Amino acid sequence: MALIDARPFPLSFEPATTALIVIDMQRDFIEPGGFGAALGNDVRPLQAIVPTVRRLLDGCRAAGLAVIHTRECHEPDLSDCPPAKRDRGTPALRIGDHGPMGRVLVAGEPGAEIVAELTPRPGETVIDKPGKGAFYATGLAEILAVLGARTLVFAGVTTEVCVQTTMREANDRGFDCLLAEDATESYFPAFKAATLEMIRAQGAIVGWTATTDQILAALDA
Ligand code: C5J
Repeated sequence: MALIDARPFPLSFEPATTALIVIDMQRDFIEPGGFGAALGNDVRPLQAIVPTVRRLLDGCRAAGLAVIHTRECHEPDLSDCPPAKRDRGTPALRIGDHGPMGRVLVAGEPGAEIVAELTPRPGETVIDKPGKGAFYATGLAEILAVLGARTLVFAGVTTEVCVQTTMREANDRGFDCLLAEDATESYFPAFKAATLEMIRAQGAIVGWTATTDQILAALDA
């Protein structure tokens, strides 16, 4: 067993039964001209974590952990996009509209791709998901069962939306969940801070948090 110096208390884990899940590090959320920007957000804080996510990814790859990437996107006919999701608010671009990176949040379009620095490697799993949580309407539960995973390390964006939703889904399914504090980001700093607090409150009620350095140190040990 290995031990991560995590909060609110150390997390013991077995690397062989641990997977890294990188949530939605897609151009549509991270680059100007995508969905995140169309919703009025400054994407620069999300761009800033890309090197840290890469460091975590490479460390987990080197340690032999299973790696899973997710992408929030929809079928080209939007049959898996509830009108309540597409029609909400007044974004500059709606899901399915044509933007500078192709159709917004549509599978196969440039904007739905993972940013170049974090491109999945052969053998890594990529899950396209229509919702915020990566377990909803996907094969993630079955994939994790085949892997024999018990502990999940999370990175990606955005902290309080798709990352937190997926962590909560995973926690309810019996996984030990750890969020890499500096490898996740929100468009809203206060939301990120609150999410980290609420995850580890009440004796890790949703899970643990630790820095990328702390996670990599445990994998190296
Ligand atoms: C959002 C996500 N924020 N990946 N998606 O709409 O968090």
